[in-house]
Amino acid sequence: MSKRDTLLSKLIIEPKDWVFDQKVVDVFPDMIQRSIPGYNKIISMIGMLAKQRIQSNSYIYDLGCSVGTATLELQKNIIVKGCKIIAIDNSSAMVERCRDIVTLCVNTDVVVEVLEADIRRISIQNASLVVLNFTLQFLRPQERQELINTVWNGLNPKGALVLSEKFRSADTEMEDLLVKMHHDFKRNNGYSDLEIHQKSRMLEKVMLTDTLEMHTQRLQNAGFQHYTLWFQYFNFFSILALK
Ligand code: GEK
Repeated sequence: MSKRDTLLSKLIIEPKDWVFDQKVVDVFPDMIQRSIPGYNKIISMIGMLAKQRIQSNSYIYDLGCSVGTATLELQKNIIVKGCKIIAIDNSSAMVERCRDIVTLCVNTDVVVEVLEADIRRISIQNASLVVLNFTLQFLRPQERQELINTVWNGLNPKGALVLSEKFRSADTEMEDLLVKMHHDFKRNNGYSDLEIHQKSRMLEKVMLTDTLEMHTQRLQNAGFQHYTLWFQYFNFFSILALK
């Protein structure tokens, strides 16, 4: 069981930019479930996809793996031989926790490697599945296309990309409503108005959201012709794209 997230429950006079440090790692599973609508559903969808799409003797990449929740689900559901999951994060605290957690992997046919690295500087090869679960949004907007291009180039034919993100709506009325509903979701999960407000401020400069159209355009630019929205809950979505 993860510790309850109370990191922002007291007033912070000058909130700093959000970072994925040890304090965040300690509460991360609780935080992400209480903050991202549908997070657990998406994780189990990734597991179901693993059964369908992972090719034998291929690599699976979990980019921005955090504590390894998607990685654990992936390895449980791989039914072919000769696969390796490469889980990558650039937060040393996350990587350390992820390495502990992957010792719980039950599928001994799958090799799991956890790397501390910046996903803007990795190479991807022989990939049958790449997972970008709420990670792309933490890159600078101008760096996002290059990563999607790298994913496209590294995917095998019939390989899949899961891209989950918070998004903004260009329609201001819709944007306002979805943001309010997301805040209600967080309130229902026990976050106070102060916690919600402070978190939004801390994310303001480090998590710049795109519209759904910007995401699909980026996928097309990279070469993806097959993609679909396979999950949406308020202003959070997950796209499945195939090579
Ligand atoms: C999950 N996918 O539980 N290189 C590597 N990692 C990065 C980079 C980068 N340039 N930038 C950010 N990260 C996970 C959840 S969390 C989403 C992903 C959230 C990492 C960062 O350290 C953090 O662990 C992760 O991306 C984003 O399915 O907390 O909202």
